[in-house]
Amino acid sequence: MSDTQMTFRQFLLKDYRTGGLDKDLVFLLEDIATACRIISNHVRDGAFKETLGVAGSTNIQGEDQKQLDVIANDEFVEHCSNCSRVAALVSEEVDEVDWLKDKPVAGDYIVYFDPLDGSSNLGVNLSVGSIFSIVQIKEAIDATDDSSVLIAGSEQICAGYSIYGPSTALVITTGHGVNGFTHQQGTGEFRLTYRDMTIPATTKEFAINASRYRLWDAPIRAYFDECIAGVEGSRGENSNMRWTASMVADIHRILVRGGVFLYPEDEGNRATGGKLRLMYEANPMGMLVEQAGGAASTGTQRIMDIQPTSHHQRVPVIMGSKDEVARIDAFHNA
Ligand code: AHM
Ligand code: MG
Repeated sequence: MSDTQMTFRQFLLKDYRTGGLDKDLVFLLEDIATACRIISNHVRDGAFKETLGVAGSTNIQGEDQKQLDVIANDEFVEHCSNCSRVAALVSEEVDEVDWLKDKPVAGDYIVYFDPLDGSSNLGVNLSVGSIFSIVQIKEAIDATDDSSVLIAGSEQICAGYSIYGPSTALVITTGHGVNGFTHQQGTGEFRLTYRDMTIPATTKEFAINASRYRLWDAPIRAYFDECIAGVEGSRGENSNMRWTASMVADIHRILVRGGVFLYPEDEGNRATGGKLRLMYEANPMGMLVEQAGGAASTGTQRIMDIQPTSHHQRVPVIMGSKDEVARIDAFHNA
């Protein structure tokens, strides 16, 4: 069997047999894959079931929840709860930490997830996705205190996302590179189609919501200005811009062909520390990008080194091709 025909289960079992993954993590990842398959079906059926609209509720971020945000969250909760070693769930859509164990012990998992990222794109039929991060605790923690889940991204043992686009794909890292699996309609299997994803160190492609230019700080403006100056500016070459407003789609593109993604802190979001959430957006995407040879920074600090202060904390995000992230960091340190 060639590697490109390998199913997700076969890929995980290969890792398990060589001692890379423990059995419970294999089961948990299979359950997450099942949740993603089901969410993908919900997204594709949304127009028929009339679930693309708002649910009439708001989440902790003060954002209107879409019906599919709630449905996707329920799928993640149900499937992650199958694993007896999952101590707690932290979801973008739920205010409090969902403790599944009363007395979490060393070796238990905490799963952080954004069940349906980019859901503002649902109504216009653009790609959306689910993002997840798994931490294995090293000692017993207090399940009566939500601050017990505030663990730095460098402690992640696994990170991944599923993208619901023209095809559904699942991309993961367990700390040994990044691999992606496309969902095959006929068999229902995820099969290895993106092997050892690698981000080139250099790029000419950047992704940022440029409508926020007037709100940006000087380093981001300086970087953007040199990009759009093209051959006439200090870079001496033209750049290309892409912005999907769906982090999963933008990061997937970067994992496939390189580029840099920016959602900086600016005048408009400074009060909350940025737009994107640390524990279930920036950390998992940061781990994937680093594992693919890229870099993930706030402009002044490696994202995965941040000690979280709240489980819905937001941070500035700059990630992608290594040299480009270093160039943007240099603007911040100038
Ligand atoms: P969400 O988790 O509420 O969907 O928000 C996250 C999304 C990202 O997917 C995307 O990069 C960004 O927010 C888009 O922001 P904007 O609408 O400012 O372009
Ligand atoms: Mg999100």
